[in-house]
Amino acid sequence: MLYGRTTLSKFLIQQQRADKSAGDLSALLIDVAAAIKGISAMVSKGALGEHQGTLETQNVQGETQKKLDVVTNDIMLRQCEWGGLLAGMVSEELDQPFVIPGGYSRGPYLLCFDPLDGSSNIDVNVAVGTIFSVLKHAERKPPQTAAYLQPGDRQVAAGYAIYGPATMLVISVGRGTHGFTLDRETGNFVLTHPDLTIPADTGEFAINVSNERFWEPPITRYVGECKAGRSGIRERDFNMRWIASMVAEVHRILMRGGVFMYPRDTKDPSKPGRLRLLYEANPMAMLIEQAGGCASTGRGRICEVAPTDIHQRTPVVLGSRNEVERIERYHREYESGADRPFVSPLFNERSLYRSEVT
Ligand code: AFP
Repeated sequence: MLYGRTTLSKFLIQQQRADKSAGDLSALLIDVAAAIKGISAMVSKGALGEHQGTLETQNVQGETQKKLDVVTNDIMLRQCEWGGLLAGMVSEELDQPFVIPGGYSRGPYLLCFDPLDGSSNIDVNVAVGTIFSVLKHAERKPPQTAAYLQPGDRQVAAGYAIYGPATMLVISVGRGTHGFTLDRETGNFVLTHPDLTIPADTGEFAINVSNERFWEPPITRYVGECKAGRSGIRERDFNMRWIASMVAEVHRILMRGGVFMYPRDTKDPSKPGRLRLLYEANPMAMLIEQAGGCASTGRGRICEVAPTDIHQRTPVVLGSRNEVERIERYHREYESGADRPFVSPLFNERSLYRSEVT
């Protein structure tokens, strides 16, 4: 593939040579890319656009909707509903799955998406994004809700757009993770980051530390060791980032490594995490794993979680392999009690006492 000249369409045609059945999937990804171009144009208008600010409505998550949440959702639906490629859609902004209107034929795929991730950043001009996941729907009849409840390992494609200084599209169809940059002069997505690979080690972690008092001990242990830096057990200094836009965090990790955590916490016991499984965690997990990283709930692979609800949430720990595996080990040691020598000051005193006695 020629760096800087291969367009998304050319790339998908080349990918199709490896998988003859992927024709319709390529056409669907072209439709999604077209919607993303529309969203990019709208988002980049900023305060000059007519969609700034919030609405009086709330979405199914109980979150106040930004005007752009609703408008970008409509762009995704309108662009993708008519092509005869989809059997249905799930969106963060819709309570129930979207049924393909009667006038359009249905296709073999299901599209799950968050049309505007990080929307709390939109009014302060910080990078936001769109996240999407593609599943198969082999049956001819319209999909019931259960058709969407497939584990992340069943995704046939995943991707995100990041609306930053440049608009980029990062996708995987199961053969690596690849980045495309939007050339606004030609309207083409151009392959600029083929075969993204995440370094196994990192010195950069991302977590919202304001939730520290709600964390489980394994996360407290890991973050405490990062903060202790070279004077602590890790014997190296770490840097911290928190953009409050998952797309931007994941993009940074794909570009230079790192670990992102939005763990299960006790802030709202009714929620096992903040991030949604079907259209945030699963697609990001596929992209990260395809780039050689790990994507975990802290206790197991995200892509093995069996969904029970289209809007369910999950804990997320993803990024550089060696750091995610360390955090998973800390969860196992917590469950087994083997972490006590590392986390309980009282236990340390007792163990210190015991060494004086024995
Ligand atoms: P919004 O889309 O409501 O801004 O939420 C963004 C997000 O789902 C994810 O993109 C961020 O990583 C995370 O929430 C930020 O959560 P906090 O605001 O609790 O830090």
